[in-house]
Amino acid sequence: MSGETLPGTPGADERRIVLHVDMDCFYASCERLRDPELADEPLVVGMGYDADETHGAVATASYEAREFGVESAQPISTALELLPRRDEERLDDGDADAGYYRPVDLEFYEEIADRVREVLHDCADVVREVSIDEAYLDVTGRTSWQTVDGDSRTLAEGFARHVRERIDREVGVPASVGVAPNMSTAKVASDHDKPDGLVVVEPGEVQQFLAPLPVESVHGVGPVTARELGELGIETAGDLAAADPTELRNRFGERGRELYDRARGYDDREVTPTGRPKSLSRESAFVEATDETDAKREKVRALAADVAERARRRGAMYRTIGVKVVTPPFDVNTRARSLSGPVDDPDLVESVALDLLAEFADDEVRKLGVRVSKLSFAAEEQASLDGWEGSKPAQTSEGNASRSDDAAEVTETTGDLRQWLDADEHDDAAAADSGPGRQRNGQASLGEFE
Ligand code: DCP
Ligand code: MG
Repeated sequence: MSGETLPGTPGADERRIVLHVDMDCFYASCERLRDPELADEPLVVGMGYDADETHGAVATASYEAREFGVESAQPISTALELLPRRDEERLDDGDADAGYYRPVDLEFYEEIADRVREVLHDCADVVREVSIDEAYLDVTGRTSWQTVDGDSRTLAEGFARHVRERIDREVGVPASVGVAPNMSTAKVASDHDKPDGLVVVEPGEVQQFLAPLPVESVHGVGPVTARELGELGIETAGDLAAADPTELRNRFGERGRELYDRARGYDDREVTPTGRPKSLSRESAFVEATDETDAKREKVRALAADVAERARRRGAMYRTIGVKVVTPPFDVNTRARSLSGPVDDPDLVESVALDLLAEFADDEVRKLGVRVSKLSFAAEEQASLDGWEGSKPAQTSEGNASRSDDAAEVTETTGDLRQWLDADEHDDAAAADSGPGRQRNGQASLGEFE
């Protein structure tokens, strides 16, 4: 097969096996997980949408709803014209041309995404998470491009099927998987046969797989670039692969060359692991603000248990434990306590969090959060820990606390919501794969929390 590679193609390592996993209509699949009645139904999940209202935008639509022309980023009002809202009070099933509408519940989707990530990390040594529902896996060391005697399918295909089935069995949401010798082709492959797709592009087949696809399929070509390429008579990936690279570079700069390479199936980027999280947190709102001590303590206990459990699953120890208390109207208070050394101790997370909450015993509270930070990982040496926090000192409220480590306990007081949110980012500058503006658009970020 490798004979099909054009002479002169740069020598990327064709033995690599890269999987790209992208969940199908992810938010809608999560909604279906907790409400099986939504299975196989047209379902729209709206950002900024409230039940029975018409405002907001479509975050995603189930494939059944897409049949009606509903798509991501559309105003809900437009979606409602294409697919009226079903009257869920009605007992009969008579509303064939109507759909279900649900508001975004990012916290729940993050939980599901977390469980998917666990499966992925179990299936590969290197996982690069690029958005809430998308990741690259390098599985070169776990399988091979060989075929089984008497069968044309590769072992890599069987491995990818196993990954997809594990996600379905262990989490209950559908994924599409692309398999290829490089990242950009794997990405195109996962998108090629959605939903529930499994597309394998073997080394040597890359160019013939890509060539007939519309140029928008090339990873990195958006609608604007596609239009400009169209003006040059470049309609397909094959056209792009056959274009003059110098002309492309003159027109599009360095990016032109990159797109040219991708269209030819040449992409030697390594799958690099996503940075470690800098902190782990969870927050939860009350339906109505409350000043009841028991309700507040109970929520903090649940959040503390959840956060400690997640840290344990990730093999993370923490040196700072914090709470966030949002009081009406929208005042954000954060308190944190630094310990003299790293711990993995769920009981301590609970007791410190409850202790920090005590200051707000008399206050009405809308929302509570618990966070552990200044993480260290089992495999990491103590020496690297300091460099870790030190690399971005201004970013977290613990940037200050870390300078006070000699003290056994330091209670931090900050009132800036952004500090809390920023602190939940991964230590990772390059999560650029999910497209321009996506993480700013109110989408879930790659980090552990919204
Ligand atoms: N999302 C969003 N706003 C957008 C696009 C996406 O809020 N404009 C959210 C909802 C999606 C999730 O991000 O469920 C993942 O994005 P994808 O682009 O992967 O879309 P889906 O997973 O929904 O559908 P597909 O099956 O096409 O992957
Ligand atoms: Mg998806």
